[in-house]
Amino acid sequence: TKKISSYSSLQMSSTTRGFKFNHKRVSILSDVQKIKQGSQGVVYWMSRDQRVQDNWALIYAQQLAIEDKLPLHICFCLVPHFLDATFRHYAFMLKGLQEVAKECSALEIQFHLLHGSPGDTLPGFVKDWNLGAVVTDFCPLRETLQWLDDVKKGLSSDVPFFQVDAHNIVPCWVASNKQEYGARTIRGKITKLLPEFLTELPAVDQHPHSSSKTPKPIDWENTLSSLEVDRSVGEVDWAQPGTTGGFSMLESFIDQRLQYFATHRNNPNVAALSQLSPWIHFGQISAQRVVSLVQTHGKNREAVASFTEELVVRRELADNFCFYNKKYDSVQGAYEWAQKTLQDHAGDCRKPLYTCEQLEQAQTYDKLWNAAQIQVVTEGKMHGFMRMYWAKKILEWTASPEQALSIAIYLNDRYSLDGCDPNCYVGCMWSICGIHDQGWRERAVFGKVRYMNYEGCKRKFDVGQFERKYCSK
Ligand code: FO1
Repeated sequence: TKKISSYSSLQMSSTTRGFKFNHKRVSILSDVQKIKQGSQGVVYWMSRDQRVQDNWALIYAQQLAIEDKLPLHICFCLVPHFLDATFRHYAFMLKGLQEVAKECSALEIQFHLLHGSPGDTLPGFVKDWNLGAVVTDFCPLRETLQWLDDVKKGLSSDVPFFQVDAHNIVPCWVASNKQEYGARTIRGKITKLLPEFLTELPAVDQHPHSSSKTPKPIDWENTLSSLEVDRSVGEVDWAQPGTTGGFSMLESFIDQRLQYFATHRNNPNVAALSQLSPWIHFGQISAQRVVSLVQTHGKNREAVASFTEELVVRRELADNFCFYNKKYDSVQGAYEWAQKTLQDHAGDCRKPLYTCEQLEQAQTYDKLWNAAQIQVVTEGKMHGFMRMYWAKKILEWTASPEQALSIAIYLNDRYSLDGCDPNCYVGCMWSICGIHDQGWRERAVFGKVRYMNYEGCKRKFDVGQFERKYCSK
């Protein structure tokens, strides 16, 4: 990571002190805006963006704290269960948080790990530590929006509560105020706003006001071993958790794989993808930093452009969909044409039909599909092209689109390190319900939803090579 880390420290030459923060990144969730008088600190309630540097929410919290000469705290609420996440995800997350805590201690920022739901733990913590403002990050999923509501209800009315979109380059509410039809309709809006938002990220540096009280020490080993989540899905060895691990994956992408991105990204036998989604999902690395480093160091113009399209336009489109469509993970969230066509074909014969267990155990007649399923179970990732094929086949092999969608989401959230993310819901909705896509020639089961088949894959890449890699395991 030498080259990249030295570059990032160069870029982070300015500090949050005196830095002009773009307030369009902030949404005010409380009636009050001024830090509570006589309080003893500002807290960033970290949730989606689990990193210290390159984090607009922490940058904002540090600025608030410095203005009032107050100590700065970060707090993370560890919930006992989250959707279908397993030990694989929790271990990745906690190891990343351990790195966050270490960085905090070098910067005079107090890091706290609270056990329990944010609504139950955060307001009491804010009261006990007499904190004068709460800053949090942004996530459009209904579970996390519920946390936000619960915290809002629990906070005292004189404590301001701010939300900063630290995940998207263009804040979700600025990019568009409505559900966009597709990449075509959001691309221009985002591109136009990039000069305003793809800006320098100032460094969060040593906090000048230290706290007289210190946080409760964290026993990370014990936290990991006492998790109540499903342990049958274990850790994977290719992905080193945490920001440092994310940066080394980024470096190898820029040096070795980016050059093939434009031409080979749909070939699962070629190492052409960034593989950064686990780190981006948990916010261990910032998409904005990734884009700016890829744009600065990437040598192949076409590859840089197509990667930027994926990482910026497509990813931010996923947040747009989940934020403005409350039914983002249900067939009822699809366009009318898609719902109608799927309904028209609800009675079509599906053969074979597989159960969720058969799919989970990769027991289909289709070796290519099985290979993709084995890849996600054993490696916690599935190649981007295979994700589309995989989800479309589930539509073909299950009793209804509703069932297909729920199985695809379940398997994704359970096995893929980047599960439980707007990107995954949108990926499954694209494949099964045609969102952000158009209608195609009508056929059985799929209706007008785009169809993919084995023959098509055979024309694109050596399917046998991919099958042998995973099916022999
Ligand atoms: N966010 C939290 O604030 N606390 C958690 O304990 C937590 C667990 C968790 C487990 C798996 C996973 O994929 C995500 C998890 N998140 C947690 C949420 C995450 O930070 C994101 O906000 C959402 O998953 C959306 O990307």
